[in-house]
Amino acid sequence: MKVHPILAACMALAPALAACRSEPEALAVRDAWVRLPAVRGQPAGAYFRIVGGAEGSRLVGLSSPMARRIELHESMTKGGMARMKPVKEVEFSYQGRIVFEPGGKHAMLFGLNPAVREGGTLPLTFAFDTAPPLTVEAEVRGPSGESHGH
Ligand SMILES: [Cu+2]
Repeated sequence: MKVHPILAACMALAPALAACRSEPEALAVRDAWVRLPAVRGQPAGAYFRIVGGAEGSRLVGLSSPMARRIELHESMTKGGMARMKPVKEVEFSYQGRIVFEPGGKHAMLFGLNPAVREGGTLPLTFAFDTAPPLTVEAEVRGPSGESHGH
């Protein structure tokens, strides 16, 4: 049987490392929020953090009763141009965390229900390869970080 290099390092340093433990932190989605598009009909962005979970866990998709379809995207800069491409799944590591944030990895919500309003919430369900799905309420924010006071 192959010993994972991280586990091997843990075993060697075990007396000194309190962080080495056999039980993974419970899988959780934190700080989920949705940014409404500046132009009605455009996709909305969703951002969140994933913590915990078993080693090599993968986020394989998102869904919401308030969106027709949700894609996972990765942003990158190519030749000075900001681009993004869809990704099928995102791996996150044992005791690690992944962050979806503006300018980085993000989820895009297509066909958003018009009833979704700034200041409200919307349910997002996260599907994983080896863990049961998690549903959280994401805070809905306006197109910019600041309020426009209309
Ligand atoms: Cu995108």
